[in-house]
Amino acid sequence: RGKEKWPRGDEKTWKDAMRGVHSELPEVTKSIVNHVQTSLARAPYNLDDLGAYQAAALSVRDNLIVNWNSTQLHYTRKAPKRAYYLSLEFLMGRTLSNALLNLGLQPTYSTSLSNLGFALEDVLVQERDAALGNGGLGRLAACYLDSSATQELPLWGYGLRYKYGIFQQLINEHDGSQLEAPDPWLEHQNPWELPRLDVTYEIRFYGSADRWGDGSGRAVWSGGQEVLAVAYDVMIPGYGTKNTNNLRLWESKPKRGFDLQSFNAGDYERAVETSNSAAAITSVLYPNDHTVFGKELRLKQQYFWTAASLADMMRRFKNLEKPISEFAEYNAIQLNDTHPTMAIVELMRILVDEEEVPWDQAWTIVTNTFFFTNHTVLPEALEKWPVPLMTHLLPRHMQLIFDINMLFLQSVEKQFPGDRERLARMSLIEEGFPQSIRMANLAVIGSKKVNGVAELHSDLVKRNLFPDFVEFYGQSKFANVTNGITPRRWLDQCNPALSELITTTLNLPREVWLKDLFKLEGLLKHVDDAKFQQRWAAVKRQNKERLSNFVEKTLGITVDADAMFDVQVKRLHEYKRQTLNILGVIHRYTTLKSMTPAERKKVVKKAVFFAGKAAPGYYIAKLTIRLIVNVARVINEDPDTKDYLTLFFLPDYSVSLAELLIPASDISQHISTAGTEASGTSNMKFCLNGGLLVGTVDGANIEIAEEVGEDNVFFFGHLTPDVEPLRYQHTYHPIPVEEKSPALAAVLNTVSSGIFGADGIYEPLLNTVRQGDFYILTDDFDSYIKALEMVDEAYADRTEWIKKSIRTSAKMGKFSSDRAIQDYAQEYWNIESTKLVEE
Ligand code: BZD
Repeated sequence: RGKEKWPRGDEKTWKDAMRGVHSELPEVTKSIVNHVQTSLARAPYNLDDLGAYQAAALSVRDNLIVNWNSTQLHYTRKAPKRAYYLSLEFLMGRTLSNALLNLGLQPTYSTSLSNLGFALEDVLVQERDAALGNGGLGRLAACYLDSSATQELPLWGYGLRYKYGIFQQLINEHDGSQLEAPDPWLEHQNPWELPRLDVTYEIRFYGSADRWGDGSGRAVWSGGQEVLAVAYDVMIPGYGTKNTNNLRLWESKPKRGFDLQSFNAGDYERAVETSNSAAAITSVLYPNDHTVFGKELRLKQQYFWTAASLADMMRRFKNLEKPISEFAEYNAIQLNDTHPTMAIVELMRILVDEEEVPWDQAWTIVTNTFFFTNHTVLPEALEKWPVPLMTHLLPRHMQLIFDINMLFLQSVEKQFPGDRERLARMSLIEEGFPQSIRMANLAVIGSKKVNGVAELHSDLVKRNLFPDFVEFYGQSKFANVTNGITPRRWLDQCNPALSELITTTLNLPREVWLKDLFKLEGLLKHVDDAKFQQRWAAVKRQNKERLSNFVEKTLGITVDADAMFDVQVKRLHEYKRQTLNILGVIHRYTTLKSMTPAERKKVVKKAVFFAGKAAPGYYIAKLTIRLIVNVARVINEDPDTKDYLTLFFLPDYSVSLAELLIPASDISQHISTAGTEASGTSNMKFCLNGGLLVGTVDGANIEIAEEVGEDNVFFFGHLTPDVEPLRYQHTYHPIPVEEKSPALAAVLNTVSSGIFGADGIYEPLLNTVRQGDFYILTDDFDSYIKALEMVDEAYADRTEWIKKSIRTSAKMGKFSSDRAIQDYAQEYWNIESTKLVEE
């Protein structure tokens, strides 16, 4: 940029703004320049895109703060019942573009930045993702925050302010394997948070708990270590409203800078050790999804966060000067999976030990306050804490859990006298060496309602996870709320061209359909309009080119935008079966190889994209990545096939990368073993953007097909009830792969032959299929390949395909997170919209 004139942009605009001669300049321009000069202390002469981002962000933040303050004041004055969403993960992604969209300021900022010499799109990508989550569960929490603000619901999120979010994924150039690097997302300050250094709570760990011994159930907990929780507030703007909600994240700090006693005794190392251990609590997000390890630091995180959040809610409730017996009339708390279950025990502790509420009354308050969402039926994901660990870390809570359990089992015994096995199954304590605490059971008995996240999943929750509890409490305690996604980020923001086309076609302001997504059905009457079809296809094409440019820049490989784009992006996990997909790609490759050049010319060109992170300790998942990367290296270089099939593993999957990939997909894969994917939410995002779906009859795929029509999705594979019998068969009457699926056997042999890497490196992965085959790849492979052939066939008829694409988008109204959050608000929390009215 050496020769470019400085400052960039219109020199007069800069000079006027800086000299204060700015009466006719737009407010936004003045504000940006003012932040450059004062907040950033920079001159315009060397301002780069990052500086422009920071100044623009600070200027947008000024708007948000005003709305945020008014909203909080309004809630305080009106004192409505509030809801709290407790989640260890909030996968927010970038904020600037979303804030501009929600505030309706995108055009204004675009113009101002352009006058100052910057392109909005270059400025937006300077922002680092806030990636405080692993996958679907964390992103769902973020969508729900957007919807609650948009729906003007008095809801706050509570989470942890991790210093390091989900690790950055790199791919080893040499062998193609995943490498992990830290994610220092707070490195260049975070304009979107307000440190509340005055909002702090002391959180105790360890120590001892002494019962009063008077039959009241009360005890005194003292000693141990105290850690400080400090609040950071993240502003959550609603779309098309001034309501701006709050996400409060806690940071841990030592109560004192360092331990004076050790310091004075000359033990400096020990003096800082205590303070380091306090800061360690919120230092890093655990990168495991669907597997638990029972680590002390994780339990510390869970308690630290729930205790700080409850203390904060209690303080707010006390300001209302209502009797404590009315706590549940003013507060509803949603537990995002079992991670916040200690909140149930902590509220009991506060009520019984501190507020001196009689036990039974306290338990009534608790069980009217909490609501529990389950997100998985996989047994390895069910949290169980060892009793000795709990006793050591939280002695008072262990006593409370034993007491809760005893009283609960007494009530079970009353209803089912003499059924010892039932008591053993329902107990909060699992016998073993050591004993452990079943957090899911605790979450169920401590909550008013329990829900799964799609119809099938909610059914499995009742039938497979908690059948005894359904018998005990009755059906009505167990329900379903199908997940949703925010159409603001997942259509308007990530796919502006499609949003524009929809707005003109529906002939409605986009504010209307973006808040009432069922309005998309209005597209159906244009399905046969050839002009509209052309425009629809042109948008997809444009998004594919945008992705191609990105791939070329990051991987240095060209992608043919004429090819069908086939995408599978999600966390790497055996149950999600990325392995099935890559084996399918190899099958396509060997089939192409066996064809004559003339035959190949008739095949639909395809570009296959994968992205996703594997948990750092998950060997098989990491091996799958390595296989994908190395297959890509072979396929993309093969002169016989590379015009017909290319393969890409895009490193470091993130919300921002999803925003680029999803609008560009023709087809996406959601191919979990039936009964294992609770819902899935990216399936909804792809379909909303006009991508079709290849999938199993699982999770929300089923409801998507119900909406868009089964002729618009490509289903394959065995159904949920088949899976257990098949697994039994694999164990006791195994059939060789060669017999069950010769095609798959051939693919496995191709991998074994060493063309993607010798020395048998992939054998452990191949053996998960050859032996045991827990995720039934051998049973589903042939029908999977058939489904992909159907996709090819359908894609060959371009007009029909475009119609399917339009029909799919048009029928996605149900999957707006606005619908989901209203369901929770009305059927669970009993809270109402509280619109900010300015006085
Ligand atoms: O939650 C996911 C499910 O697998 C999806 O089917 C579902 O759509 C989403 C939202 O309901 N679960 C997770 O993402 N789970 C985790 O990330 C996780 C994290 C920590 C510990 C255990 C699981």
